[in-house]
Amino acid sequence: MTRMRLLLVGSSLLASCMPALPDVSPGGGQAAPGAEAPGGGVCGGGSWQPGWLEIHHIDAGQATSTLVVSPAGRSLLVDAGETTWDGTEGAETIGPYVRAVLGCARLDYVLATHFHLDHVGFPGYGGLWHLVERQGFAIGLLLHRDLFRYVGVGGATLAAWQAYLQSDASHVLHPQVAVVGGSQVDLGPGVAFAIVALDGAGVLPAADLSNSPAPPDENDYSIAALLRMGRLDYFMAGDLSGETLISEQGGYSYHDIETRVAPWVKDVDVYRVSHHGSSHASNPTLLAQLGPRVAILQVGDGNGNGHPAQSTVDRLLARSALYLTDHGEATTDLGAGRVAGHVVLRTATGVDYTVNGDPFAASDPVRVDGDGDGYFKEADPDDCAAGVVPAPNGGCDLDYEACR
Ligand SMILES: [Ca+2]
Ligand SMILES: [Ca+2]
Repeated sequence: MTRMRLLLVGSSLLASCMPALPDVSPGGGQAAPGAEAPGGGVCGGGSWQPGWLEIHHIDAGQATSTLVVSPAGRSLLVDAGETTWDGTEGAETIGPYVRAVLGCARLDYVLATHFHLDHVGFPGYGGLWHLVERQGFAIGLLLHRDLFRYVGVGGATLAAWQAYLQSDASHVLHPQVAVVGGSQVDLGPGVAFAIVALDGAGVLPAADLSNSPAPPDENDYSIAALLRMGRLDYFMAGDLSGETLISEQGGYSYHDIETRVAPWVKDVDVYRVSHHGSSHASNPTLLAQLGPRVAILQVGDGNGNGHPAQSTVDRLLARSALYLTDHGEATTDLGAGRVAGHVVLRTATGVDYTVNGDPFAASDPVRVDGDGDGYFKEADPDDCAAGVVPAPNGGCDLDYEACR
């Protein structure tokens, strides 16, 4: 099959590429306010102050990890990765950091956005495994994508996690397959947390595609989630892909999941930049839809992947204040972006918030969706025709997507 056929683009087929909209109303189906969190709630004695929402973007090199602590003291760690498969530097940075904030080694929730080394580490060596087995962390509930039913490239890290999660040894993690909606994570009063999409967001089939010539990258299957407190809307999506691209050499492909997810996300104040600022993520449609005031980018120096890409940094800077944990790719001009090490967002009200001490105000601006198709006019090529929606960036992949 030729690349040309794989990348066929046409407005007649684009609308049929749109999956049906799931119900992702923030907080819908949440546990009753005040219910005990799986990990036991507040530890006390750390730097976190009761009544404050804190989101810590931990500077652990290219190894991504973000700690959320709610006003009630409930904790959620999103990813805990490593730079190398047998390394422990990520976990040895993340673990002490989390202990210093919480005052204990107990996490109510862990969310693994997808099974790449730099987000979860390698079982038996580092990452999440190291936190539990070497540092004594207790985890109330581990939410992860369905890595048994949705398999793209595969790879050693994914295979190791499949084996680990099927073994008795993983029971200490209390793993559970994530589902769309807000039923699995209860961060206490005032904060809603909802999973928006996962496992390819309905674009990719439930299948093991690892033996095909150019299977979907693991990034395509990332979990995307929204957090809301007051007017503050925060979006994170792991390494979710925003471009359809078939590798010329074969072996992998990316798919534009971002454009399909955009109508479920709406307006946000803060965006945790997907895929370390890769050119394959944060596409123009998604950014036009989100309109983030602040973008926070977790990246490591010397990553060898060109992260962050100049094109992505430019798109982010056009609308957002940009904070990075590291500079990353040395040739990328970060402009007004700030290399800040750990990047910490704090708010007690859900209106006024700070990022590393810089003040911002959250808002719920009036956004126009004239044709009711879920895309705001800024992201919609024709906001008067519901049948005309943004084309997948790079086209629709006839091999794996329902493009008819
Ligand atoms: Ca808002
Ligand atoms: Ca629209």
